[in-house]
Amino acid sequence: MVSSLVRTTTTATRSSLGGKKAAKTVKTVQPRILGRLYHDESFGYRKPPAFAFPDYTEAQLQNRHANAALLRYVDSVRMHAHRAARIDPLDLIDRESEVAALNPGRYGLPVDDPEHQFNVNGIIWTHPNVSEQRGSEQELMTMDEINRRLREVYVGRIGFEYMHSPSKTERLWFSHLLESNSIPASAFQSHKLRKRIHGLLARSEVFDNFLQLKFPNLKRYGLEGGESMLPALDSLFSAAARASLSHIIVAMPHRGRLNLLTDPELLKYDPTGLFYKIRGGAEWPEELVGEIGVGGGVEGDVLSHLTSSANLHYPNTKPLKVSLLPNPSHLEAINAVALGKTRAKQYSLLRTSPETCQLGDRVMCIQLHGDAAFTGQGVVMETLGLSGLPHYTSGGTVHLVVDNNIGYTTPIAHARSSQYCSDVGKMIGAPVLHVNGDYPEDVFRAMEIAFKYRQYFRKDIIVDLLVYRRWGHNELDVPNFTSPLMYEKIAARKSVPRIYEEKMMSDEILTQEEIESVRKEYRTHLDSALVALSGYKSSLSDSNSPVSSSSSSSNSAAPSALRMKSQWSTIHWPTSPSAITHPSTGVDLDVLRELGRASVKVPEGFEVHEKLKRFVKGRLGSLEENGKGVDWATGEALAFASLMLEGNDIRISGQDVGRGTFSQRHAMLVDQRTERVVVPLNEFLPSPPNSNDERVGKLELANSSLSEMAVLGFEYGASWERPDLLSIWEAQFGDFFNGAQIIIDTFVSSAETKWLKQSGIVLLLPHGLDGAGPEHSSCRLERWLQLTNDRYAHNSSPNNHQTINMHIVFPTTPSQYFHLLRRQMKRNYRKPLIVAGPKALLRLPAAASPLEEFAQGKSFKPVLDDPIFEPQSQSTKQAEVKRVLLCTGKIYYELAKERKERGLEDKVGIVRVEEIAPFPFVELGDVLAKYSSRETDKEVWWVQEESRNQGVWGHVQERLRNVQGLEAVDVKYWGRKESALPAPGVGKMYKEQQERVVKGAFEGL
Ligand SMILES: Cc1ncc(C[n+]2csc(CCOP(=O)(O)OP(=O)(O)O)c2C)c(N)n1
Repeated sequence: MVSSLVRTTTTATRSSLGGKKAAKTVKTVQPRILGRLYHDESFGYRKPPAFAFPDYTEAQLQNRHANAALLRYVDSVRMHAHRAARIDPLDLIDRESEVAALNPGRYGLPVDDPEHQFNVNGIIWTHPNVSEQRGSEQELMTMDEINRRLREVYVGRIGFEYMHSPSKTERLWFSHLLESNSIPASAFQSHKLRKRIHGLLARSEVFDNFLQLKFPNLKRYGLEGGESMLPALDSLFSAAARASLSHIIVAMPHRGRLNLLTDPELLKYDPTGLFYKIRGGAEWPEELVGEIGVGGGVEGDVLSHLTSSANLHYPNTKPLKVSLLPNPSHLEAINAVALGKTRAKQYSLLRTSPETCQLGDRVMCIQLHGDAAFTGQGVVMETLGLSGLPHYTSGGTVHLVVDNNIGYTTPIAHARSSQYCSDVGKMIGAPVLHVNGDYPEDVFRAMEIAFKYRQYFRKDIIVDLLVYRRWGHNELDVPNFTSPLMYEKIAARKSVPRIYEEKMMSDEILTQEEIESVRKEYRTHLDSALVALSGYKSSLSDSNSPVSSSSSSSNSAAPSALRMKSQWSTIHWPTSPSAITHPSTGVDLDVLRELGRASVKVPEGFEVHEKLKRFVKGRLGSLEENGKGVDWATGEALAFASLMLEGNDIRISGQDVGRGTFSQRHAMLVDQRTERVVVPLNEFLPSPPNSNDERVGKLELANSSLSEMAVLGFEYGASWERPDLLSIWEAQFGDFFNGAQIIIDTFVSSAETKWLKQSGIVLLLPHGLDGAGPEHSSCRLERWLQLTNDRYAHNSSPNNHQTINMHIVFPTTPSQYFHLLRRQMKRNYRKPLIVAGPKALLRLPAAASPLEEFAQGKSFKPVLDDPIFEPQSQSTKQAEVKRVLLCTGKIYYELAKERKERGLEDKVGIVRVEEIAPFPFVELGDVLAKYSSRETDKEVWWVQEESRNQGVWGHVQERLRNVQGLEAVDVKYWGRKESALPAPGVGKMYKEQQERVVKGAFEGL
């Protein structure tokens, strides 16, 4: 019985698993098993209670039978009325002049008899209270009344699409909500609300006019024509605040971003800071900005990507924190990042109130989109696809498409093959509300309905806000070049704020003077903000970026004076002197043995697959004294477990990660009779000694959909939110990361430099040529290396570990991998870590690590010297070798084998560069000194299995010349020739090439 193999206690401390206190006794393992499906209860998230909508009563069903023609008609209206609804301000959507489905005469109904009464009970909802309607026998209406009611509901300024939902409950919920008038339009007509709406619209227009006047050459992507976006968001924010949400994460593109940012009732960005940025100033304190003309340090981003967080205060609610995330130019790329951050934030909040909090209770993601981007970008579909998955859902996103019927110069007829830009949402059955942006009160109402749906069902919903774009794509464009008729229409229109003001005056809510005073007041506010520009200095505010403790008052605040906020408060800025780059990562061996055993323990009666029993046995054996060495998966499990014991959560995300693509990980085990899942590390880790205030972390094995871009983006977003989470994304094979290239370029490799955002994300990218063909062979190290800002020469100040944008490593032993994972969390700052992961080494006996390599005092080594020259007593031999082969990755083992077969151990040394970026100038120089590599009769070769134009050679070639001792050495390249492919597809060819590389490295000796 597998479970009987583990019955132990451990000796460990919580704070440091290898520290002085390591001998303290901790509590006995407390199995918390199980009786649940792993996927059903994802990490403390309780699902919302299923919303039950009562079915029709017998009487209602009978009436539906009796009035089948009426039923068909009503359902047709529900289904097709959006095609007739007055949703399009410019009337540009290509639609039939008459929607035949809305004609009751076509359903055999007696339309000519005005007196005829129909029993509509069970067909149309007439009562806000469902049970009242269920209780009544008859609800009588004439055809006229029916038509009036249906038209009021469905053919107004909001078009509803919900009948495509596969859920009967949702369809019933929607039809009841609308037809019973549960959220009536009249609710959005209070004077107070209308004045608030007016303020938002008027300020937006004043702001756009102000920028146009003061900065006429600026591309500001103004909101003119789409001003209703602001009341739409205000509606959503206030509904969220009323529902006691505490945080909103907003993802949005360029259009109207500055309007939202600077509005004093919304995101409250200091307009002086904005003007400073427009004038070419930095959005960060000057001391952080890279050297001019040289680069490095913080280099910032453009105006239209600025960000802010603000606390909003709505009446009788707690403050609502709204955070607008930074955004790259690549449209829609932010979506999944925002979702990952939302879920991670909810998880953090939930930890403090698990009893009361359910998925999406506290945090909501809002995503804004342009119509062209929403339709065209594939990541939209990928991200929507995550919305309902157990490890990716975040409780429902409200999508707001600012739909101006044009993308740059592309009109809708060329932008999409679907009727609406929102049709992609139907893929997940999301309801869609199309609303006319000329009518801000309807917009307000639509958002309220959308939020209500999200709250009930915790699912995504789309609001398609139909507006127009008064100017070109930006204000310097001439839209008439390509859309003269559209722009003729637009030019003839009064602005949305002005139309609303006319209505406010005719309804006697505001006078002309009051209107002008609202506008004047804001203009004055902006004027004085512009005046304040002289003497202005940027400051910092975001939680994941540093905050200058001396505020923005002085240029002398060195990065060392920077601190982080909220959940990042224990994290330092990477270049500060307090940054710890080389923490101790080794762990007490007894603790490790216990953790290793826990990693394969299962509950009594749990039936593990027959083959996996060997896997379990092998792991347990490898942990024993004189075991055969620890394999890759065990090294990883030990890293996870030890980090968890220190309180860190771990999340590994990607396709089939629980088992592992190569059937190596098996971090989740499945009962062969019941399909019950157990994640042993979540169940059998020992409790930390002081369990009152400290917790053991959790391992979330997030088996994902078959997406790279959205899934990596999601994980990356989680890493922004939680520095205490080891957040890992694993590609099935290394080259599949290229589907996520946008996330890598615009977030992973550049966020710290653009936005001062740290991330400790780890990417695991299986790499290595093993005959698998052009794909499945390479994680394209050359591309990763090209994306780093790794220095060309050694420069001890500032330390390259602290200034590099991301680490690129290719560990060749499980212990190296173990120390890397632990280093990632034990450092007091965060950097992305890109791991070229092995395939061939996963089970290679030669690659196994003795357990001692994991012990206290051991750490990751950027360069591995040739083990055949250990122990030190043999170092004289080392100086005598004729040729030193430098390499990275698994070819080391092939070279070592060949050398042995040729009996050339005393002539050839093989040195592994395990950390490629930052390039280990010093460590490599130290190792090579042992080989007397500068002597003229020595040869130094760089050997790689990747083609010459690929792999690591391009990166190291120049850097090798800057290694002390190699300055005058002509390092020879040895490997494949240039190729268009990462590896040949013809099996024989692969073999011959590989043999040539391996054997050729020893020729001439
Ligand atoms: C991935 C990507 N492709 C192309 C662009 C260039 N681009 C910027 S805005 C834009 C048009 C966007 O249209 P839409 O989504 O309708 O938003 P709008 O500007 O109309 O508000 C284009 C093509 C981009 N930023 N990102």
